[in-house]
Amino acid sequence: MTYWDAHIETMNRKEMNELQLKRLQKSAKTVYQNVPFYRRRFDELGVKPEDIKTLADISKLPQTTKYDFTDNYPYGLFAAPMEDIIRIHSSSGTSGKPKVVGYTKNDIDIWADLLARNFTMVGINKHDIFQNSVNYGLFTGGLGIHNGIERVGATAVPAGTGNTLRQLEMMIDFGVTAIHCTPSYALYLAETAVENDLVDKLKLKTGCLGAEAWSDNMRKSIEEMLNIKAYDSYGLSEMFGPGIAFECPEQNGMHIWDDHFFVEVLDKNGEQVSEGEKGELVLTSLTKEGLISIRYRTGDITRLLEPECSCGRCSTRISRLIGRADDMITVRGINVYPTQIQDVISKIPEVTNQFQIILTRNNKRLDEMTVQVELQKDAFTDDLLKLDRIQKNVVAQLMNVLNVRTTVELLEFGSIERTGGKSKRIIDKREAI
Ligand code: DLL
Repeated sequence: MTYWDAHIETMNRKEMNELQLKRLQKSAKTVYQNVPFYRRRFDELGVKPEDIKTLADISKLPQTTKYDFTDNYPYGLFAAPMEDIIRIHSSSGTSGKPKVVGYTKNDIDIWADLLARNFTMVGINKHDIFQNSVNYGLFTGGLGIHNGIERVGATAVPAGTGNTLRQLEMMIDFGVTAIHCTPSYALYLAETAVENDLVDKLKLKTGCLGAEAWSDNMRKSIEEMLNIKAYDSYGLSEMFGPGIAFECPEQNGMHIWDDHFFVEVLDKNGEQVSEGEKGELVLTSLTKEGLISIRYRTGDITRLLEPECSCGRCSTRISRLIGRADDMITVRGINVYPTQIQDVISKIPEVTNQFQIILTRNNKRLDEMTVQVELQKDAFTDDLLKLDRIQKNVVAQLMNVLNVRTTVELLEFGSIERTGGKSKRIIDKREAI
């Protein structure tokens, strides 16, 4: 087994908890001293950094949310003076001001190390040629991943987004063995490679895919079409960016690195869930300097898994993300996550993994949900009866899982826009009441 940092990755719980406590105390002290927002929140709760005597005391600290970023836009949450901030990134929210994050030199260094740890875990090393097909702007997936590729010693190909045939040409010409992009873009690359008969020319072995929700079935499609192994990569700007949790070769849950983050998975009442249960991922940065997030409510829903993993690493483990609390749509009172729809359609052979949810309200002011799905190229037919059968099957399968009436529209292959960024799944046309 090759580790990037065997000492940390296999550290026993007791030692890890001691390290975490020291780091938590330091983070709490720094934000209390340097960030007026945190000082106010601590004071409101009557808690001082010195009150953190054990890890369980973290529950005394205030929780934070994305709204605290927008309220303190742009630099209000920074814990280091601007002269020590050497880079900013931001994450575009769906509305309002973006969340701005600042990094010190040390932050950039730790972040690259974390990514190198993840890449090593899935077998990437200095012999790899690694294409990064995401946007290199303020999005953390560009420069963040790039630094990680260089740190592990692989050859970075900073491809950015767009022009999918050109991306494939680069992959062939440069002998690319590993790629980082969103899962939906990986699927588009795979479709294009298959369509143009390019798969055999690729040397690709590994895909590190993340930044949006995807399913195990989607993974299977990508792996089969490109003949690679694809790993789930989770991250968020508020905690660095990519690299926060990553799958190991077991492909059964993600490792989340306890030396840098204190992990809580909380239920609706703010209590830590037990193993196997689902809850909201709440993270505290333990080693950051530029922007230290305390008990940050990620909005991401996951399950806590048992920490023992056959790969030998001893970190906390979480399941693939189930969805975002704020992606959840309520249709006639029933909660629906886009990932549930993805899961259903990815099991139906006649349709692709691409879909869009259109929400409207009818003249009785009731919600209507239409799911647009694409037919596979070879499923396209003039035979209306056959199309009707496919459509009815999709409706029945969705109904089975979602328990809500759904209209299904079959679209021609390629009708739903593919992007190099995160895909837009929900179009909500219900007017505000
Ligand atoms: O998406 C960081 C990233 C870049 C992760 C590249 C992985 C690869 P943000 O733009 O701030 O950061 O968006 C963070 O994206 O809270 C999740 O809701 C979602 N997300 C990220 N990774 C996954 C994943 C980057 N693997 C938000 N599965 C997070 C599901 C994900 N959702």
